[in-house]
Amino acid sequence: MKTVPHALRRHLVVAGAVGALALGATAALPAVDAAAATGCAVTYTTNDWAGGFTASVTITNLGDPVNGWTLGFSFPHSGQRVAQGWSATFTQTGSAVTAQSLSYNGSLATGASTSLGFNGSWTGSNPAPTAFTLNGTVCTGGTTTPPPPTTPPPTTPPPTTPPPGGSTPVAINGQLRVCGVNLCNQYGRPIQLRGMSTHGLQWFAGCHNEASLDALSKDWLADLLRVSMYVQEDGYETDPTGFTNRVNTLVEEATERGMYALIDFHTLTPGDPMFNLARAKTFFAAVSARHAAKKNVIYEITNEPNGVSWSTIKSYAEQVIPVIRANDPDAVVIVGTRGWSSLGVSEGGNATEVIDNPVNASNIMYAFHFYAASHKDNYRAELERAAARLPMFVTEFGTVTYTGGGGVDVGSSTAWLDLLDRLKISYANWTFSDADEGSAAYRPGTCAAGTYTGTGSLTESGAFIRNRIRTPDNFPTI
Ligand code: IDC
Repeated sequence: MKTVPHALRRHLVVAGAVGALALGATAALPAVDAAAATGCAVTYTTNDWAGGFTASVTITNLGDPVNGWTLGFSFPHSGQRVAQGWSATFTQTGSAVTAQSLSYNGSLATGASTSLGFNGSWTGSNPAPTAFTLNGTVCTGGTTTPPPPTTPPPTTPPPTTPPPGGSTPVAINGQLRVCGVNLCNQYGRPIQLRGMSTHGLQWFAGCHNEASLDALSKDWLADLLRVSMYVQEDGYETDPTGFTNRVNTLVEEATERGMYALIDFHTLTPGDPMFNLARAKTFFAAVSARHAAKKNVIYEITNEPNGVSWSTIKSYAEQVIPVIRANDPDAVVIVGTRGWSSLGVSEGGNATEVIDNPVNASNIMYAFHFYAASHKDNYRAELERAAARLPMFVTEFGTVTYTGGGGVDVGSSTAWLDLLDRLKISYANWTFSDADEGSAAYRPGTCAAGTYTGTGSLTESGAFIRNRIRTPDNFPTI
């Protein structure tokens, strides 16, 4: 009997091991992807006799839950063959073997194990394979010894219990940073933040108060508040000090509740961010100085550039980012993209211009916005393609049309949020307000009446989004 643990390292997923996770996929996947966390451990044990053997294999999923798996390995010797397998569909080409899950055992929760095996034949010798992959990711994690035959496989997921200091999103995740194409927490593990965007502060101040923010954090269980400060349309340019103070107040309110705060410099019309470059430098110098010591502040330096080239946006970013870094060197900064933060798609382009010519700064992400009733499969495809190469953050989206009005497109909104969940892309929904438009979460009059909890005041969009945001977070703490 031979026993081969894979491998001896006990650490879990690190940036380089955060590979793609294609559900039920068989294809080899790129080494860098905006995928869920992946990782695996495998034990491989054989009983040998002259010319034949039985192999017992246990897979432990150390990443996010999977629905469908493919185990891959290679026999070291050409004389080794799989004859008959169980608990998986085995295929052998040359010395390469794949074992694909069956309908009943394809779902593997985080920390869960499953067993499979086969009878095989060998000539010469019968060494164990030295490397295994699960859905394309090399299995590098795991235990140093295989479980004894009578011990059931471990089924306990990694702890998600809060560390000392509380159970809020910020208490658990701490200072965030970009790792590979993901947003990672203080443990270096990819996470997804889910939350809401305010409407324009100049119009809906009455919707952003103690009661509404309590509801957002304790009833909606949101991780994130996007503070949307318009620059034009009666916004910042009319009263820089006043609007800076309003932003600061809302950042403090988010902080008190353990939520992340995304400071949105909401440029929209005109679409050239350079029009507001001087204002941006003044504003970001002020807010980054004020919040430098906090762990929960993310800066979105331009909302939706439009009618302007990527090289102009990049130049703007490379002038504003150093202003923030001078005060707050470790904060994540998000850069808008061409065509109303569509990665250029809404202006006939695509993400290649960014992939080929990224902003010259570290610890940054790129914004992608969509409105589900207007933007569908081709936008989803481009985001998924881009997210394999670029750290993406959906800083704004609506369930309705790009006008902010109309009915909820439930099918498209569901497809979008399923995609974002799968890729662990963080998001903020437009809007946490009672504006008289389909994208608003609350019905008109709610903010004056002051009832924000439960579902009684919600619009169709608000009810849909609250349901999605309220599901438990899966923040790794090891
Ligand atoms: C919309 C508001 C609407 C307002 C309009 C102009 O919902 O009440 O009159 O802006 O300020 C965006 C923008 C966001 C838009 C939203 C919906 O970032 O400011 O809000 N949208 O049109 N991009 C795509 C859609």
